[in-house]
Amino acid sequence: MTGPVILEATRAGVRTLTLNRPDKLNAANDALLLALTDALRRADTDAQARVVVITGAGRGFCAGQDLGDVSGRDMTFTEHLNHTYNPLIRTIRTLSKPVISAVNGVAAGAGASLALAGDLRVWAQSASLIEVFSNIALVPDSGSTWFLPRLVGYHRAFELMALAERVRADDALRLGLCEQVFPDDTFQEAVQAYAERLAARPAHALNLTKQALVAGMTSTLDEALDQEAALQQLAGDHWEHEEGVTAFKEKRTPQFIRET
Ligand code: LHQ
Repeated sequence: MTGPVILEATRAGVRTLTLNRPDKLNAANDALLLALTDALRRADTDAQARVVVITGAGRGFCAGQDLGDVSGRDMTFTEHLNHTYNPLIRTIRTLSKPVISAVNGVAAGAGASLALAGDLRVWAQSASLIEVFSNIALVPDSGSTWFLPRLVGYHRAFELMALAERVRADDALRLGLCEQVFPDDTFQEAVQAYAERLAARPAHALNLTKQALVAGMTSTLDEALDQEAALQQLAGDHWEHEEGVTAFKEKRTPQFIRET
């Protein structure tokens, strides 16, 4: 294998991070997981990146842990997860910018968790997801046990995990595992156009919205109402709000991208 395990490119405010081990369907080794987390953290503080896309090179999105790479095996399973996968999923969840999982092909095991962890999930028509862990007698990890039941309910999640059934794009859309399905042959362009739409939105307000939603996933209504009231103050005090209201009154499209 040659070349970087994560490819980075930025166009029109969209930072695309491509998992680059295509001959293994982008199965994850430690180098890939640490490089992806590092790239996400850099995107977080880079004004050129307003939206982050995670996708895969070749015909796979991510086949989960590379079962042929023993680099993690000098650690226990718990240590390995805490060293690699868990910081990655936490970084996505706490990133101040929207993260799109652009699932171009099969997403299996921890790759399925990565596919679910994006704030938005867009799939190619031929993409699929398999909670493959039970095939090798492991427990779903990297957030799958948190994301999947919230999307499909406990029972469907258990069935998908216990039987390791493959979910294809049309079913994924119906089940709420993705927001959009795009044709295979124009997938990259469609993802870029979708991400650019998001990049034109008010970045500060979307950051606060993400914080509110993430907190709301585990809070009571009372807590959510308090959280909304606090975050609304931050949004209302920001120039984006003034620009949105002014644009509305002037009957023009708001301009939420400013040089800093
Ligand atoms: C692979 C892999 C792979 C290496 C395809 N590794 N080479 C686990 C342990 C420890 C700590 C942390 O967390 C985890 C979490 C996990 O992710 S456990 C789950 C690990 N992943 C799997 O068990 C998936 C194994 N792969 C498959 O079941 C199939 O490859 C899928 C269903 C993903 C795709 O099937 P196909 O489309 O038929 O492709 P293929 O099987 O022919 O794979 C293509 C190549 O990629 C092949 O190599 P080769 O040299 O024969 O062309 C595979 O060996 C390789 N590959 N997944 N995880």
